[in-house]
Amino acid sequence: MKMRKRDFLLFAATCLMICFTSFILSSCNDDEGSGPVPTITATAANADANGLIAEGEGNTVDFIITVTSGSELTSVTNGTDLIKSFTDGEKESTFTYTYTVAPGTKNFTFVVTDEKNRTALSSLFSVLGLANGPVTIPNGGFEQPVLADGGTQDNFGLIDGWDVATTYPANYSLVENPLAANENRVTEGSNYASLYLYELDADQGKGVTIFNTTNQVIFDNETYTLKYDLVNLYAAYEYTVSLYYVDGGGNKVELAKKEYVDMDLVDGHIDYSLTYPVLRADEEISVTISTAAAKGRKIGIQIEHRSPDPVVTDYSGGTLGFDNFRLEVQYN
Ligand SMILES: [Ca+2]
Repeated sequence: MKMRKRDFLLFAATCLMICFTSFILSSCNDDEGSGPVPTITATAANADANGLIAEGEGNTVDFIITVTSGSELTSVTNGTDLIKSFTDGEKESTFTYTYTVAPGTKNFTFVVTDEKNRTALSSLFSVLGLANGPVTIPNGGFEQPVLADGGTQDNFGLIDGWDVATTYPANYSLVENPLAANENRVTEGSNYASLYLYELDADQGKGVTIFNTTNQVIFDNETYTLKYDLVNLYAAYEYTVSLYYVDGGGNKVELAKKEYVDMDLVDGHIDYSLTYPVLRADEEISVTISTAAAKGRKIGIQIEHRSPDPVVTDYSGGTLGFDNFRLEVQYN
């Protein structure tokens, strides 16, 4: 049957449209298949094999990001955050993205996109931001146990957060809630710690030592500042407050200390004319950790009240009160 002219034209137009459509699809497919697809690599110092980075609040993490594509680059994003946009037709770029660390965990998976809306993803990084500020000292104000007015609790081995390292006969330590007449020896809450020494020849240079290991794990290049209130209740001679870390063998290793020697000594005699108690508020110890062995270890506080060695004329013992231990960390 002979095709009519009108039908022929319709047939020809249809063939032309099919061919044209095929040409467009073919062109698109050719474009997608011919050019290199996007690539992205990201690195960061201090990232471990799992991409974990622990840094202190306010510090920075520099990500080095390299991206390429066969087509012009459009942007690099992390979630909804725009990390970088490209406007000069670049097909490759290496740049640094700096993140200022905030407390908490922040995840990064960098995504590069090109003009054809093709994407590639970097590996995952998790930045653990360590917060500056107060560190909990368990029972740092000696408010446990709760005591009645005038009540006491001896044996620091039985007191929350604290333990006792050494005591000698006639020397002792206790937590006390003083009677109202003696409230000036408490600077926080209701209780304070009292460390009493009594002169015995055998106790020269010895005394009472109590300590408190916190749950704070020492990190890299950080500064700890300890504050406390001290009350010289009567004729105290020598004491040390120190910060330490606990090593792998369970031993306390000193990091820093504040020490008073001869604190009430005048011309070789204890000055009993002083009006006690004498308050020294906000005593302070600060240390920046530079000891590699301390990293990953727990930090603690130790108080030692010692008798004179050799014995001091007229020394017949002394009593120190402590309260309100406060510890802060600053990541450098
Ligand atoms: Ca207290």
